[in-house]
Amino acid sequence: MQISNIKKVDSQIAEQIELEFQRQQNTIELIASENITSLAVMEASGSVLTNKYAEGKPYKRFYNGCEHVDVIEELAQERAKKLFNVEHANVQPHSGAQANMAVFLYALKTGDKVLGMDLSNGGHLTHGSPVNFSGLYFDAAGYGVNEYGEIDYNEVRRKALEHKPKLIVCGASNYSKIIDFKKFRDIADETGAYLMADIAHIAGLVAAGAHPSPSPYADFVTTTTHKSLRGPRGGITMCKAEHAAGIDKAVFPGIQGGPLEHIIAAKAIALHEAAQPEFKTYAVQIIKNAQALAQGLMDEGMDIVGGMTENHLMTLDLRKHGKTGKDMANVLEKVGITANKNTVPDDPQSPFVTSGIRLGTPAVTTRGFKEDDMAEVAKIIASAIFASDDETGLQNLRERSLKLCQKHPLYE
Ligand code: DSN
Repeated sequence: MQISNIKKVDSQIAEQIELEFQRQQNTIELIASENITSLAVMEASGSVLTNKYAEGKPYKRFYNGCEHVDVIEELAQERAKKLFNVEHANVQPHSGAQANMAVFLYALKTGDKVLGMDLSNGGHLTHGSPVNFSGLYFDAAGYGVNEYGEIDYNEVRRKALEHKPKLIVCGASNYSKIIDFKKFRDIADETGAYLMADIAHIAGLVAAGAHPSPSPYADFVTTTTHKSLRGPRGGITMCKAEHAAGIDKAVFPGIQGGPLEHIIAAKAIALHEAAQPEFKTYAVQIIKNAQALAQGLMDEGMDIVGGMTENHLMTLDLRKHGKTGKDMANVLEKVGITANKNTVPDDPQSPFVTSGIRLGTPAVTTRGFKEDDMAEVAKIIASAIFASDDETGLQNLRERSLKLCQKHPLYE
């Protein structure tokens, strides 16, 4: 990792970057939304492109000197279109939240009705949460999951018929089953709604064909680029051609000013990487690893919401152990595993405490973890949770997790 110039200029920041590198190197990262980008993606993120203003679209800018960023942004657009099989892609959204906000701004008027997945059942803040723009400025209703941790499509249909939303949002931040985008399309058609699929979590799986694509069904497909897609932090809004001009206007000047061309270059590289055959192998391995982790945890007597996962993540349900997500995420940190507390369906605990822990495998799969490694990770997690007060036991588990990290360095 080259930070020699930072060291010369700002030793305080340099020290923290070095410490963060060590933390990542020596920790098993199971936060389902995180990943480890390639060095090529990182180089683009830190390149001279950060110096450039380029408001507008490629070849239609408000500033001069854009001839190179035009080529870069157009490449990113074309690669996104090809990879996700969509008619239009705007690669400028700075984040997934902004990718979604652009759709809301284009498709809705303030106060219009929206139907999305409840945050507490695995949805996202921007899908209608009352504390987010999507719930503050729009009339949002929510659907959840049933006792098996699955979306009940009959309930979605019933709510859509009752609420008559102008926009139905599908896609989740914590859902371990395959999403049936066709069923959502049928409900949207029956109720006269637009359909937006937010594939932020599963974008890498969709790109590799390891999860069905929403492209044939959704009017809008949004994503982040830094989760299973393994690119820089950012977003993309994709849509059918008929919405292209409106979405572009919603992104700029609607919600953003100058695009981050260094990040757009990094997105282009990540999209190129995701189109390679190795990426397909990677995406398939993410799922194999998640299933090995889930199986290992269930073999140890732990509950997983909805049982076996079908994608990259799962939620450990700690209720029968009488433990909370907050406490156990802290215990896992002690043994060198990073994960986040998460609510389980009908959680008796508050979102700040929770009864669950979300676990995902995109980052460890990038490091080269395989099924046997995940079986060991499952044993470490279960042992840590069962003996969370045994400091010596936790220290031994920390050594076991460190061995796995040393076996699979962050960057070879
Ligand atoms: N914060 C992200 C996640 O962890 O899933 C969603 O934006």
